Amino acid sequence: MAAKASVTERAASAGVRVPEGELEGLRTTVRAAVLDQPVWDFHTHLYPPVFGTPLGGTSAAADPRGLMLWGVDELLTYHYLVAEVFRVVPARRLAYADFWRMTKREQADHVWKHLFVERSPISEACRGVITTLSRLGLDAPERDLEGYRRWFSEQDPDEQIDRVMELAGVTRITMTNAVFDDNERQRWLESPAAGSDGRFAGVLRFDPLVQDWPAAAERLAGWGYAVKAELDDACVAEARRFLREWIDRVAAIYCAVSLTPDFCFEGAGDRRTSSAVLARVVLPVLAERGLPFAMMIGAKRGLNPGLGDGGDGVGLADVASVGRLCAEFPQNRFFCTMLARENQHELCVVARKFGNLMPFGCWWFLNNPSLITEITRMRVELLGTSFIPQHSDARVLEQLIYKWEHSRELIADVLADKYADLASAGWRASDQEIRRDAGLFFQGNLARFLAN
Ligand code: FIX
Ligand code: ZN
Repeated sequence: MAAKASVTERAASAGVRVPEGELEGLRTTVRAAVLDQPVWDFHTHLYPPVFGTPLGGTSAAADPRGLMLWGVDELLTYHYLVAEVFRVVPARRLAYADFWRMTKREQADHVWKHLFVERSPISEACRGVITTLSRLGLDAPERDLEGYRRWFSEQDPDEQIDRVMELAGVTRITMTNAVFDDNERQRWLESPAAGSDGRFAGVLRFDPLVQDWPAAAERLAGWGYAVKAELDDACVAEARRFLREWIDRVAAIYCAVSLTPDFCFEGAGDRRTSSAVLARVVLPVLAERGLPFAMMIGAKRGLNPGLGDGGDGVGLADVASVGRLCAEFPQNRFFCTMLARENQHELCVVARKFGNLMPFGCWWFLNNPSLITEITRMRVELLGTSFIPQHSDARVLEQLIYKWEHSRELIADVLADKYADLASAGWRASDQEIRRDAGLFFQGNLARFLAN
């Protein structure tokens, strides 16, 4: 009888050398699965036409304070590009106030001139505009801004939503419904049908409630809730009533806050007001309703107010606080994304400890090819298939096209490597298994985490 192969010999034979042609075929399969996979966009600032649109269109009159942003002038005045154009034409040459006094069209002309015509649009936000125009069939190399404007003016905003979702492979758009924003809140109160567009899912967003309770309490009192700065039992009950009523009005699939880098939760004895609001108001209502809580941590608001939304910065945040919330509230489920690159590894490790924590997205200043690749590779290595790799954070409808095209390419490249490594280890995932996993990354993990 042949001598039993030694462990070493068996190990050598197990480290199968997959033929290069087979690996290439596997990579092609993985890339196709990711590029073709419909996605439920976890977090955007998009709205259906019922919320009004400043551009109007063939079926809607222009509403200057409308919330549905679309079209090339909105693409060019995205706050990422406003920040970038002030690097080329700094405030000492063009005062912020003078820029903001321009019309939207004049602002877009200024951005187009300085970031696209006089310099190559190679930043991620600039490249995104080019990808978007190209996928819409607008000949970007012609550099015909007036011609792009004409095309958009001939579109119907409602049809444009369908067109863009089709091009981006987005099956559902999750909104950010900021109840403390007067413009948005009024639109909900005046039009109960606001949440009836099936393409959009509602999310109740209430940063001030957690970040600045005394000011939030004053607002709630003005809206008819018997609350005051001191969080006694009666006040807690009324604050919970406020949350329940707005969760229902918005048909929220989860609730969300953005938290500054100094956010901290130290556990049961924590005397901070923000911790009391979370522990006594927010998390009990979400547990009762079976809704997850999304925390977006690390934005330094108003670093340079002159830039408007573009003036926010980033700061290192306390990831341990996220872990303490997951430990202290096991009956709650938490989505979490952090803005600092340096917080990403610790967030993965905390997610390995708590199954009620779902990391998501490469947020904002992380939504760039180099960092999406780095973060996604780390997450697959530490979390396997159990996270949500990306959200668009789109503020302008057509951004869905570039944000998802760019991210899909990068996520596909990472996963192609990972399945090739797995095959070399001796496990060749089937085409169907690869498509199943892609479905988890782009919608299954979200749907399952929302369900329980
Ligand atoms: O807090 C948030 O939802 C952030 O995404 C926004 O405040 C930010 O301006 C943004 O759109 C980043 O992409
Ligand atoms: Zn956002």
